[in-house]
Amino acid sequence: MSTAIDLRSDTVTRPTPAMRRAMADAEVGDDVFGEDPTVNRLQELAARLLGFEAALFVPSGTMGNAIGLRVLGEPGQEVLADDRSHVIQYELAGMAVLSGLIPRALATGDGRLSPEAIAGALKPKAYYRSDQAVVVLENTHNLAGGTVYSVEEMRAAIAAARAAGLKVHVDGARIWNAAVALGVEPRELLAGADTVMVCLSKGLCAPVGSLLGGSRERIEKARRVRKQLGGGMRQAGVIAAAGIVALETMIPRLAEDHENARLLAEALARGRGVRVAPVRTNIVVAALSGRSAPDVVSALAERGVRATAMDATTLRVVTHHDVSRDDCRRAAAILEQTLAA
Ligand code: TLP
Repeated sequence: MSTAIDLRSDTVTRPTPAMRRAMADAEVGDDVFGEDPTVNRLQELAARLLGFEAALFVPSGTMGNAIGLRVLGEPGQEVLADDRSHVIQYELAGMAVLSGLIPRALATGDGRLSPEAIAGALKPKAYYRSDQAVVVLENTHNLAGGTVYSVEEMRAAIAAARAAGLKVHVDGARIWNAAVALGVEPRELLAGADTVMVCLSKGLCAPVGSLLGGSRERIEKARRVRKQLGGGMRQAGVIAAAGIVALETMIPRLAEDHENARLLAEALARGRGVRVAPVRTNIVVAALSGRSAPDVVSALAERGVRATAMDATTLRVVTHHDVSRDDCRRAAAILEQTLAA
């Protein structure tokens, strides 16, 4: 059998030849002393693209979210987030363990917190109740199926949080996909937010790394927290170099991944008992009725397609740079056959 078509995640993408060259040639220094010129260049580039005063290079999206929440909240305070958000579902209760924060999970359906949802979750301040401190907006939203908040929706949610005296952290692991799908600049989606985490290592193909954007003061605090968590890296310019290539060259091509995802979504939607969330970006999430997602994942693997079971009845496929249009056509046929059975 030929190599499997790997649709488990866009995290499986490998660095491009241009990235490998940039990594080999990278000028480096000790970043714990702030002396790695390539890391500094990446951080400045990211801050500019995201519309923040400063940015900090961190090893992973999970660490970026953890640091963002730590700098915005105090132990004992609440973090409002959609109930299927990454910070609640996939970060091993990091906000509680590392920062003493308590998540307040809000059911939204499509992953987007509306101003009404935020207002509806507010509680009167009282000395005997935990304070509410931070709202997390995930754009695009992974588990809801790559759903996108528009610029207006981001503004409205941020304004609602601010009006209630809450801070806003954006989990923008795939903010690039949102920006491309909407035809806007990432910074337009982030105006008014306090911090943002963005990933280089997903659809943009860098091997490692994420960035946390924020005010200069918050990023200085974030640098201390990163060190405390063991995330201070030394000659990190070797990986930051790939991140620069990612930001400078890999964003526009995400549109191809979005088209390929639509192809897969159409095939999945033809399956029996399959409900597919509307697709805007590179993630397709399908709710299966009458069969188990892990069983479907095994059946697909036998036919050369790798997918993920997000839970007992939810199947996810993700398109990316390392699967071509042809791979996606083949995968679509296999998805359709497997789910028709
Ligand atoms: N998402 C991974 C898994 O953890 C589910 C994936 O395959 O999609 N925020 C969002 C919205 C994410 O989707 C992810 C990774 C992260 C944060 C964490 O990034 P990393 O994996 O770099 O820690």
